[in-house]
Amino acid sequence: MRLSKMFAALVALTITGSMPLSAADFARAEVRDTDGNIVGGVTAETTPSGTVLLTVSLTELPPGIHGAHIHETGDCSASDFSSAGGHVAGDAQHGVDSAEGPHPGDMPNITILEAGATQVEIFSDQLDIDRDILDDDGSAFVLHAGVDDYTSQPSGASGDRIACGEFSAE
Ligand SMILES: [Cu+2]
Ligand SMILES: [Zn+2]
Repeated sequence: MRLSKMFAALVALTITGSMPLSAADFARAEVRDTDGNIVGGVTAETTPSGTVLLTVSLTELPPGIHGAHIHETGDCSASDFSSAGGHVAGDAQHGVDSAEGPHPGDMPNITILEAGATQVEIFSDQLDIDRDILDDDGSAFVLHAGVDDYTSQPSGASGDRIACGEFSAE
């Protein structure tokens, strides 16, 4: 009797342990520049197809072409945003121009127009919100000063980090 109870408890443990408590299908990040000003936001949502749709809205940033990535740690506290760590990398190399690339966290360069603003929508079949964006240490959207060359390791040589946003479920 005692043994079968233990067995039942073990089975229950195994079943709950193998299922995520709740599959997150939405995440949002408020983006700030290095002076702490809010300069936009990013949302990520899992669409019915499973593809993740990212929507990036930015304003009051320097016009030009900027590298953009999802970085592996949801921490924009360092003044240079180094606290956000490297890219969400999986087992891949950086960049679409790498044969072993791209990282799940790699995104196309984002062009900020003369008025300092942009809005872009991006599809990703590599990102998973639970695994990559809202995992234990979170993740962050990072915009860089320069262009991602899509090939330099480990991050595309896109220069300083000029804006950062920590993802959360709300
Ligand atoms: Cu980056
Ligand atoms: Zn990368």
